[in-house]
Amino acid sequence: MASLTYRTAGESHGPAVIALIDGMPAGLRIDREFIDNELRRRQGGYGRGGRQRIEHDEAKYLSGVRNGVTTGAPIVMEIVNRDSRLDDPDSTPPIHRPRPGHADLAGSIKWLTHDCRNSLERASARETAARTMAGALARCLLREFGIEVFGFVRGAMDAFTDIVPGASELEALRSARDDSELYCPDPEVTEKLRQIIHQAKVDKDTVGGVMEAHVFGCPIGIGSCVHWDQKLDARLGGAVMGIQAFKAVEIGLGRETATRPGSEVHDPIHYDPDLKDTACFGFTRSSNNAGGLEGGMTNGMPVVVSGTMKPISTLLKGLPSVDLKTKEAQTSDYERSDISAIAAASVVLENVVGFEIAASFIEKFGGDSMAQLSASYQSWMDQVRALHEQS
Ligand code: EPS
Repeated sequence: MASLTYRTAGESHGPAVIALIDGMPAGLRIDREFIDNELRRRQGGYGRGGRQRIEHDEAKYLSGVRNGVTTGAPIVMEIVNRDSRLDDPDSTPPIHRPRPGHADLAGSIKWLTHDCRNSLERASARETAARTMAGALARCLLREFGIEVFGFVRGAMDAFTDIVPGASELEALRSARDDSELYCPDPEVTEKLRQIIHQAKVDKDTVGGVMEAHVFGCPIGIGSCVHWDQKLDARLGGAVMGIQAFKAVEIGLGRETATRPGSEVHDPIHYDPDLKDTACFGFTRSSNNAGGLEGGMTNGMPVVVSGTMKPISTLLKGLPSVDLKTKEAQTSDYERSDISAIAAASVVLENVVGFEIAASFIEKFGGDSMAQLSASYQSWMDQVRALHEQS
């Protein structure tokens, strides 16, 4: 039994983007519609550029799946790029005036070239389509255990919603979010964000934002306090910071914990016998400042992860740069791009978070097949309940 891991491959304008997922137990029925819907959502949102009118992202399963069910072998998923033109020098010309904020300058020096094209193509957020499908696949497994992830846009610039998503209203929240062009379940904030992004378009500028993912139904004890790289918050932090253009990640109250005394940060523990058969085993909290994670492990409250995306670094009006060949001051190169991709980034965040939760879940319960994983999960849940019934 391997750990659940994934790798991606593919260039933005190459033939395809691919995800290779290893360690998925056999016997998981894949919800293709759910995965393709996540890919469709990732393509949407107000502020996207022309590329999304060309692409029609859909996952193809090249290995590890038979008749819609995983076999235990490595899974390769592919999305074909319609806008594939990497070998055509006229439509993918060399880039030698690096865009501040993009991988252009560092990539060109790292790979000893004056042409930023290669690093640009791989660094492009097109790759997040592969990460979204890998995460959505992992979420098919989580859903078998009643674990759901909800991602949305919290806000940008001076427009932020103060919505606190709760498990009981998940369906209504999803529907409000899906009605929003900015994937924000708050209609007023959606309208403000739309105006902010519209103005950026007029100004030939770009806009970033804050996205959040809430995970409901995780039993207490996923992750570990034993090693730094087994801590679930460390894994979530790394995965979220790995999303293109993300500059910050926070768990629960995050940075705000530094502005309050301990008595106003740590979440009081209560016991409610009516909840003893749920994922929290009856141990409830009156607040969730920890964002569902203590000591690197889930504590029965929703896991709350927030990520901040910087504004897209390709600006129509350009930015001060230098020609890599002549070293003269020049305006940075322009490539067709988005004004804002915060809606899409909320889908990426949701699925990236889902993948890490699934990986830690499999690490705890193990097994080569879904039957083994379920049996191990059930047996441990029964042992926890038995322990607290005795005492
Ligand atoms: C991106 C540039 C744009 C974005 C792209 C990310 O692509 P293009 O140059 O083809 O218009 O649309 O994102 C996607 C293609 C996607 O599917 O998310 C960049 O430079 O990062």
